[in-house]
Amino acid sequence: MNSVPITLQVQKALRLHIGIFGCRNAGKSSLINRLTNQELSIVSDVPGTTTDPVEKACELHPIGPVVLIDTAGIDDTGALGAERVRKSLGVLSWMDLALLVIDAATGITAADQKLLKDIRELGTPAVVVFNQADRVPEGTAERMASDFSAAEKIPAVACSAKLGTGIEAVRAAIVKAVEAGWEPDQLLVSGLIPEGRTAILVVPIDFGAPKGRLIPPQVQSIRELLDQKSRCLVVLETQVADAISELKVPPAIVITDSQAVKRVAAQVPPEIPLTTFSILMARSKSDLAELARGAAVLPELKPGDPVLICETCSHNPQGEDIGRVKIPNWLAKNAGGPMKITVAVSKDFPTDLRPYRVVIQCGGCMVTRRHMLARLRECRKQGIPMTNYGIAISHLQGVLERTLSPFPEALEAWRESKAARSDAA
Ligand SMILES: Nc1nc2c(ncn2[C@@H]2O[C@H](COP(=O)(O)OP(=O)(O)OP(=O)(O)O)[C@@H](O)[C@H]2O)c(=O)[nH]1
Ligand code: SF4
Ligand SMILES: [Mg+2]
Repeated sequence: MNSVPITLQVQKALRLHIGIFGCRNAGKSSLINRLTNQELSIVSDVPGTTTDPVEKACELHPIGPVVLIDTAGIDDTGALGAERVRKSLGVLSWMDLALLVIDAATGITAADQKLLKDIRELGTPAVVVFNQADRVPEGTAERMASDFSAAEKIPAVACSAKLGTGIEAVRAAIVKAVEAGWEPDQLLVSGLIPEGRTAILVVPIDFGAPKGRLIPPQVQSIRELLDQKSRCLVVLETQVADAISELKVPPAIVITDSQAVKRVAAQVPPEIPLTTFSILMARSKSDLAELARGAAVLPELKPGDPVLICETCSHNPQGEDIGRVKIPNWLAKNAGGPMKITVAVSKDFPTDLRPYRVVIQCGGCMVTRRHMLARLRECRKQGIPMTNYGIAISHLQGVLERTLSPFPEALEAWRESKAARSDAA
């Protein structure tokens, strides 16, 4: 977890992400501009105008704040074109909703069919838009849309992004698809402590802490605890023992920054549940049990083993950066020598994971749950274990059983996976 302060960017992670896909010149960028009533995207009759995924945070009436992602045409050709297509398809894997824009005058292409297949496989809610209705005889695009939706069971509408006709139907279809299929991020602390009890949150104010601010999981935890009428006591790592002893009723849980977990664990009596913000993030953004299962490979790592460390947002690495310095150092200490570390910083997940023994993923506070689940799915597909920063740090500090204990399913997954690996060895 890096110390990126809570900003509009963070709220962006909690917004609905809508990807606009389709062939070159289908009118994807024109549709974005119509939907938002702004000139957000460059429109031109030169095929391939949009070359990279471009995110625009905006208000989409009546849904509210969303992020629209304009993408490059899925029918692009040549080596560069193929790379653009790969990027567009990569974006699809973590979208909350996909809009497939089809030029009604051209009809459905092989590239559209391939995208529809991917949409089905991923289970992404989708709306198909037959655009450029003004370029075909009246009623044709509408008929194409209703035939398509009857045959494919995917909502479809017709419009002309150029003239602005049918845009309300596109909007209504988006709203309907969102209502039916959006999977929002899970809450961080929900279900962890009963109403009215106290949670102690441990927030080290060290070199890595942002000036004058708290980081997103800390802010979110405070807000959720207050929402559920629980109390929270926010303390420094040096104040944990005193805070516990001053409470009349012991805290229902202690939640600490991962990097202080060993020092905090030493101050918290074993009967008081303890976990970390990063583990809560793993639960909220991904599948905690599967990430715990993935961690079972960590005790087997040997010096020189290839390890992929993934971060989903760029930030200015600081001296003691967690992904570049601390985790590699702890891994080296545990294994008796340094690993071969690769750090990938991008929303775009590396395609070939097979060279690595394990993927250690950041908390993903800047991206959606769907995004993190897409990464986990890709690791599963390629047979590479994935874990996350919080789980890895707890393991490397020797306290993972303790920090997973509030989550019995994840604890069981970690134990089972470790046992299965040692049986197989
Ligand atoms: N007649 C008509 N032209 C349209 C319509 N929508 C878009 N266009 C035109 O089609 C061309 C391509 O539009 P864009 O919005 O740039 O298409 P795009 O899908 O973003 O294209 P790439 O970024 O190149 O993949 C432009 O000249 C638009 O003015 C429409 O509904 N009717
Ligand atoms: S998205 Fe990942 S790298 Fe970026 S601040 Fe959140 S945890 Fe750190
Ligand atoms: Mg475009």
